[in-house]
Amino acid sequence: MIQNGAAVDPLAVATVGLPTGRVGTAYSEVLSASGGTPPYSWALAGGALPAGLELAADGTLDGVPVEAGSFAVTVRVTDDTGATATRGLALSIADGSSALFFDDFGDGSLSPWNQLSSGRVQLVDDPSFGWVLRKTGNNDPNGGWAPLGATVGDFDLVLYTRKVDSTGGSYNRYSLTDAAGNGYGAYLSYSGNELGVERRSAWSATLLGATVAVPGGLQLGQWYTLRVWRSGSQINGAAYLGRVDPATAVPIAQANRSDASYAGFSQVNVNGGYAFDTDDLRVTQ
Ligand SMILES: [Ca+2]
Repeated sequence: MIQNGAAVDPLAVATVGLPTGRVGTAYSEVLSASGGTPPYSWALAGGALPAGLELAADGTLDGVPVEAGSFAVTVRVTDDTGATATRGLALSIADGSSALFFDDFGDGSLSPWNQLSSGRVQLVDDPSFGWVLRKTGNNDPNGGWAPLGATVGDFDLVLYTRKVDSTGGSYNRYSLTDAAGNGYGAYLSYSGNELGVERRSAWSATLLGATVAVPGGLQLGQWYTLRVWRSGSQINGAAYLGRVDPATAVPIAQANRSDASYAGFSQVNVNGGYAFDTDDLRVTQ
């Protein structure tokens, strides 16, 4: 309808590109439209999405992709008057195994993980997330470790973490070190509701700078994404709500620190308190 000479702009798909996803990592993108008469309804009009992803009628494209490759799809938006518009979009999904180290624990085997000092880590089959690595006892630095298969300087560690219950120490803690326990890591503290970035020297941890508060606090049973990355003498940590991709998510806490004590790391460690879970742990260079 034309009122006072003002015409409605024609309906169009406003989204012109999609961010790259990764196998095994949660993906979420909301398509947008312009013109026409809202509300809009979305559907796939051609092509096939990578397995694991779905397009909802509200335009949310999300899920956890389970196959890599380049995918060409056509999306269609329909407005309240029944008008439609389409656009072809390309979506690339990178292979999760291209990481230096990746474990979703999906094979149900603890290998290549080992008990660190007096442990204890074990696999637990979760009805929603499949096999996860659970630390069930003994406080920091005890836990588990796995070899990276290489010695790295700069690194990017991303994982999902959740505290299961209030038993044991209240720190979900992770690090990259050499075999003697020298390196860097970060933690989420459920007692302090904060993120910390730390240096480890022969396994003993020293907080770098101040902790950063997590607004609203940390909740038992809630998954968080934790990222720890080193670039030269910069050691950084960031936390995100939910199982998300740090490439597209907004952190709920972030700490950027400086330390040049160590520069070579050959193993990834699950340290801290208990009981807490780890899933989809990835190290890239
Ligand atoms: Ca899993």
